[in-house]
Amino acid sequence: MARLALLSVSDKTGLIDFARSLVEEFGFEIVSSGGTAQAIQAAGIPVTKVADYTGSPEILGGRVKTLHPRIHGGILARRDVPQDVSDLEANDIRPFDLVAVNLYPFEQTIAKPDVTLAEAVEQIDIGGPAMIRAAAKNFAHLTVLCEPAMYATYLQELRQQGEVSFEFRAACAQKAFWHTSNYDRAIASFLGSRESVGARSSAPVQGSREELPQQFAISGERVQSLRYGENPHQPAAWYQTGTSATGWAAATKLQGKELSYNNLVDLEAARRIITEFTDLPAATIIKHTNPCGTALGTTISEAYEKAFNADSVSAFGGIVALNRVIDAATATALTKTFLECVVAPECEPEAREILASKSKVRVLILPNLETLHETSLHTIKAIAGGFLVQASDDLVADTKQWQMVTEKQPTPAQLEELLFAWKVCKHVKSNAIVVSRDRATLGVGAGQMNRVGSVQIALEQAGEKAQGAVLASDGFFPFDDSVKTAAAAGITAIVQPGGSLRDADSVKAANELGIVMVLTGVRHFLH
Ligand code: 93A
Repeated sequence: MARLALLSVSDKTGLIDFARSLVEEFGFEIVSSGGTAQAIQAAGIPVTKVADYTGSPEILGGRVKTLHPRIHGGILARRDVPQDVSDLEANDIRPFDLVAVNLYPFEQTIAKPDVTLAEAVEQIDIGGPAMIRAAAKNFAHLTVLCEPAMYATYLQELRQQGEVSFEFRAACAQKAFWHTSNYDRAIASFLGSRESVGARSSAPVQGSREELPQQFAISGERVQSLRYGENPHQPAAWYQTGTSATGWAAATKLQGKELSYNNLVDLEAARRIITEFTDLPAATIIKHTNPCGTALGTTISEAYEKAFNADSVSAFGGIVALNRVIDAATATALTKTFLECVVAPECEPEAREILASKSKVRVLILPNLETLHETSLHTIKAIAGGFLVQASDDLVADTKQWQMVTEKQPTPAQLEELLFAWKVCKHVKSNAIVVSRDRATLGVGAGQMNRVGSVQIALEQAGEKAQGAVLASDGFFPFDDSVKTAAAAGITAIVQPGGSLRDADSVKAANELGIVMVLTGVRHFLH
């Protein structure tokens, strides 16, 4: 008897060619749900509708289409179990050889900005996962395909061997269970989120306590295995959480060596800084997740030159992110030092040629680099026995909320500079200090246990250039010593969160030393 295929797909990509090959090349008979059958029939390929096959019409507006013993009996029957075989005969059920199903597009639906809860619920596929899971369970006897990309490999198996190998069927079954589990995870996460009750989350309100869901599942598909992790003795791989390539998985590598674990960690740190700046060309150079130079310019090459000159020694081997198209001038500047990676929204053809002379440098294009916020909704950290989840620190600085607490008030230019330093400081490991002038960092103190130590490192790096510069601190000053150290080096204005019991001491010192101090009321620890 002819082989029997059950096709029921929402994403009809590749469907017609696949159905045609099944029928014309391999003599399959096809059974399909309403919309799928219609598409196949319209292409002139013979197909039987599920409703005709089962004798039960689709009901409840399509909620019950394939949930029928004639369908599920045909999927789950073991051909080597006499009881199953006689059950099939007694109920006039034919066993399926192939089940190709892809599910209602739930994730695409909830990604729409104005989706209602009812619309989302209607896109929860019930019959599809039931067929996929049943077929995956019975992989000893049939094949399950859960996405169009698998059609070609299936046909190839048939062409090469005349049948589908056990190994292939087992691999398809494993993929199918991951697929349905990811699908359910997306539904559960959605129902546990504020989106599901209609209140889309905006930037988190300072001090608000937003409940994270009772269960938090992370799973992902491997994008690629990495040569190793932070060190060569640590195996590592890169996973994407969505079902399609977004975020870094959507980046194109124009040239260069394979990406490493540390590259990706630093690229992400660079991306986070660059999203702070959209109005002007911006460049940042990252070393070990901290910026050794970040700058704005009137052109992207000027921004890069400024970021490079901020600390040209540390820039060696750095990771560079740019928020504008790489032009020839920038490309030439980029080739003057050894860099690990460069990422930008685009790269001009001439610039590509120039960069090609440094063939080992990884050059990545990520079209929406400077606005890519959606991949950073949460940060996750492993601890013994579990993991911690927090909303990402994507609070946008608002100078209207800042308090000017010294006798000397900031000039508009100083305020702009303080905002720049504050935005960079947010992305530096605590205790973080950033000294800047002319919208370029001059010195960065990162990851110090002692805040004064961090101030000293930043000022030492800035050297003479600290005269007239401003300073930002991610946390408050517990004593007035940091203010005194900064003033002695020539700093004219300081921005810090405030909130210390001894804030008054720091303000008094600033007044005595004739410098400006601004309190943000917000802190940006980064661990
Ligand atoms: O509404 S369902 O949960 N109930 C069902 O019985 C059912 N059977 C297939 N969803 C169901 N499907 C899904 O319909 C499939 O997973 C597939 O995504 C879609 C194909 O419908 P159509 O062939 O009508 O376009």
